[in-house]
Amino acid sequence: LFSVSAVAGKPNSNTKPYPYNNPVIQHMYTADAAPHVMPDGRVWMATSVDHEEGGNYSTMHEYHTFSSAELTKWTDHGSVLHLDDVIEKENPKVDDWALWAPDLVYRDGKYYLFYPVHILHRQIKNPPSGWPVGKTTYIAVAVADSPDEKFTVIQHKIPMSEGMDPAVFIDDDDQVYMYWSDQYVVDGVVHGVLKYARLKDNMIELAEAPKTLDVGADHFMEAAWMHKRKGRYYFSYHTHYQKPISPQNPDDPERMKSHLDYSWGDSPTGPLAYGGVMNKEIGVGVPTDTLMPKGDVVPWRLTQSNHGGIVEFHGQDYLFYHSSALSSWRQDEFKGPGTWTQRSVSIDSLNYTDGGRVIPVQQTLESVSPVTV
Ligand code: FUB
Repeated sequence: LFSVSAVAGKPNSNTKPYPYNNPVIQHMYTADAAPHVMPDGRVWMATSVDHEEGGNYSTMHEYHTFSSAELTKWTDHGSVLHLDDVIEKENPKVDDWALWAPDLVYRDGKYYLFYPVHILHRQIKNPPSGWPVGKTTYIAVAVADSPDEKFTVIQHKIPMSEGMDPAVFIDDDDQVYMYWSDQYVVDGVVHGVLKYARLKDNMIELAEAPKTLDVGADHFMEAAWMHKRKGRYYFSYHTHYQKPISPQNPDDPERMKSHLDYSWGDSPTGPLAYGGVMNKEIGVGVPTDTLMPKGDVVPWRLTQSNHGGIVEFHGQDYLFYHSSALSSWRQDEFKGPGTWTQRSVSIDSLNYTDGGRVIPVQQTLESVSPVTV
């Protein structure tokens, strides 16, 4: 995530009922969905929570879980972890603490919530080159017997887990991997590095020193997610292209662009080859991608940062992502982009070519058909 300013929530002035099925959660703002089929046969997702009014990325303070038997009707199981449950606030007056994109996995009778703790160091005014964006992020773990209960922190910081957006992938051989993003800034440009490590059976420690994984392209940013289909490993992520600001052209629309991409390979530890775009319709408010021709801007599809999660449910893959559709509707009925920190989780089907390539997902307002079994 490349900016924590310029994101304050706009008031929601339109009180008309939202008339569509996507986003799937409409009574609150949600982001960063991590969907999994759990032992009860339902799809469960943990999400970050965005603010109803005001607030920004550095004041995201809790997670909710939701579940569904058929993907269109979702039950909100409430707040399962709050910042107050999480940290020893060492210096609350000068630092902003936030909870960013989580993952929720089931293992041996327990549910593990992996979450990144983000600390924005307000006292660092001009971070030196190489400093991690004036912030500290690391990954922690909370546990519960059921995904609708309050989680209890069992690991305040996984040693060697500097970074954010943990994605925990359990392979068919039962090996557990965690992927995450480590970020640093050079000359005002944020870079993401994909890290991964095997987890120990206790689920709260790395079993090895973190390694770097190359996605075969130079624009990995965050939002790690691994899924497997027909023996192939698909690693998806939020991309980010950013050039330093040019004094001659400070508003260069090509300066920043971003979307969800994927890379793929035959092993969860790589090598990975760049696969292509998974969901193209995000950006920083400008139509910069050749896949999204100029003029073809659909404001409600834009967010500052997308974040995907993929689940197979009864033989079909689904992409969970977030957009600003709900906040765009509530502000001005889709006439402009919604608020970057009032995001909402949507779901669309994820399909493949005969050769196994991902067909880029078009965001819709209609959601998917209910899954009937
Ligand atoms: O929601 C906070 C941050 O924004 C997440 O950690 C990133 O993936 C982006 O979605």
